Amino acid sequence: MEKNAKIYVAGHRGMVGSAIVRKLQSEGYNNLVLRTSSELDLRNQSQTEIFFTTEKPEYVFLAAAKVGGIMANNTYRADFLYENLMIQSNVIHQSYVHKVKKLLFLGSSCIYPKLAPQPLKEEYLLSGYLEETNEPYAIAKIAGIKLCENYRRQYGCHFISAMPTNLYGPNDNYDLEKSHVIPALIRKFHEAKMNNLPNVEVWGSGKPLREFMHVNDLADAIYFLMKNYKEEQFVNVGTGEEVSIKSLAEIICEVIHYEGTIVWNSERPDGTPRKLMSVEILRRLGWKHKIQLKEGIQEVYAQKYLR
Ligand code: GFB
Repeated sequence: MEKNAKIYVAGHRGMVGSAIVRKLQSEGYNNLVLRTSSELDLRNQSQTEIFFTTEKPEYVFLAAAKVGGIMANNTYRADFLYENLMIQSNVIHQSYVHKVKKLLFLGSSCIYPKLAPQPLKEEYLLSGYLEETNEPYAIAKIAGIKLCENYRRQYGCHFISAMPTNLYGPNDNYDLEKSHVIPALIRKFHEAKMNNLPNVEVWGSGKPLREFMHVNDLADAIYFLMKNYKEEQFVNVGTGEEVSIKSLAEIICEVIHYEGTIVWNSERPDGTPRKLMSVEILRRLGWKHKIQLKEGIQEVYAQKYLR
């Protein structure tokens, strides 16, 4: 990827897209093509076609998606399926039509079967039933992987896919019903501290295990893959380290210096019991994450609330 190559980052206002833009800019790329969703609705086939015909990007990072935490996935099930299918089909097809040199599609660790062996190896895709709360989102992301694979097989397109683990970082969503667990808990504990509340409600049992990665590490990994990876096989992007939701809540309490108690609400879903990525392929290629969980949470908390 030459420094003046025309690069389209789809979804540049989101947490992942904005991290990719920061990474590319820090590496000296100066010809980025960016559109907000109000300027270009990627769910719309003709708008996407006109954009690609006019701009003819050489490289595409497909980070545009409808995303959210466990409740948003479970509540807006049709939207998660429809919008993600439309966005990725339009962008991937137009990338084929307009001979994009390389495209990187971003999926999610929820593509794996709920009860797959852990750590989750890439080969476990489609070997069992999905987790019910995020099945529509997972089906859309699996379709995205298959689009990349099959445009490659049928037309020789140079499309690759990366499956990130659960992410957090700048520009995350802090809406308590729609967000993921890290921004939700940062906000809940911070507000409880500010208002001297004696306890904070945390969802589920605290037992599920999750792996978390700072989005700056993800951006670094996918920049690495865009430069170095050529294969059809999609690649997991994770830390290879997991933590229980209970321990996560304790870490966030500590970072924020909240001294009240945690009340577990079992009316809210736990979701999948465990979701740890195998990072063998990525390690073999020579990449490893740098940001440790507590340090990342400290940074995100400071940026959001202590400025
Ligand atoms: O982050 P989260 O919504 O993602 O939830 P998933 C992770 C765990 O944290 C679940 C618990 O066990 C939640 O019950 N949790 C505890 C909370 N308190 C809270 C809270 O206040 N808010 C939230 N959101 N969770 C999503 C998928 O699943 O992960 C998506 O639905 C996607 O498809 C994404 O893959 C990365 O890991 O459960």
